[in-house]
Amino acid sequence: MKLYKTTKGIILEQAGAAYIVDDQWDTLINRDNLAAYLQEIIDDTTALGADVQHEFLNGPLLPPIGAQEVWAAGVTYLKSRDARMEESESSGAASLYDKVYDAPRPELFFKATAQRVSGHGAEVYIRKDSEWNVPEPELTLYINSKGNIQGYTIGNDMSSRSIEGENALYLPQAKIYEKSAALGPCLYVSAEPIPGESAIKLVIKRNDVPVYEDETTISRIKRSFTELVGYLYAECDFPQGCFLMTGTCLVPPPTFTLQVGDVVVITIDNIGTMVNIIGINPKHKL
Ligand code: DO4
Ligand code: MG
Repeated sequence: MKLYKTTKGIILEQAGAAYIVDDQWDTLINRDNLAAYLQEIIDDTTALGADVQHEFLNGPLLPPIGAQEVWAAGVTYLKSRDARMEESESSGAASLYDKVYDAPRPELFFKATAQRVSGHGAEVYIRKDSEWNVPEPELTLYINSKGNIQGYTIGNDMSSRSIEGENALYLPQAKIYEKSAALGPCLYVSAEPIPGESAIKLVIKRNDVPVYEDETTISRIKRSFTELVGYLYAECDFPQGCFLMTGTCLVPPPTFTLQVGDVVVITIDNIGTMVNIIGINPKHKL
């Protein structure tokens, strides 16, 4: 089942039928056994009529986040390790990526609070002081305050490859800036883990024409989700739960960089499709 955060309230969708959920987003998603709780709502509630459902779900969708922090895991797929070793060769940092891919401790970094997160249909930014920019399509976990994975969403970990490649210590600047993250279109909630064979697909369009297109499956990840959550929650409390982007498995070729106006389309089986438009921060101050 899918939970949507809309400007008019929370909508729960299952098998084409939609239901209003009269609750606060953060309280709702922080429950344990969220899937069972949502199933009870479906069993006890009358579905919305087709017109009302259309009005809710075809209006603006907000990112499925409230007061949670967004964290990200890095170098969890071979593709990401190889691309980063290549981009950081001249800085001498290539071996960092090789080592972290094989190390017991994963790379985890803070990515965003809700203020910097865009939703489906909204703009994400590239930095004006970065000449090499890519989207990173990532399966994103929602983990509640007890450390239990309750749902999944699509994440875009927008990244500057030139800034990270210049010096690995610039990672926070390559990763954290206004509108550098997107989550959406919904929170997919299931009592069962999302199947490993779920496909993740990235299409980047320029003037309506695909300029990059590729797909793979989330099962190619090096680490288990529980392993990533274990490290993240080891010494941090998340009273409202937390979103964790699990790393990119699709990297456009080194000749590719995003341009303003490009459209980024990310699809993950079972969750849906998130579309974002590339923009630039009008308030850049350098
Ligand atoms: O090591 C830097 C970031 C890695 C990352 O964001 C990813 O692999 O998705
Ligand atoms: Mg990433």
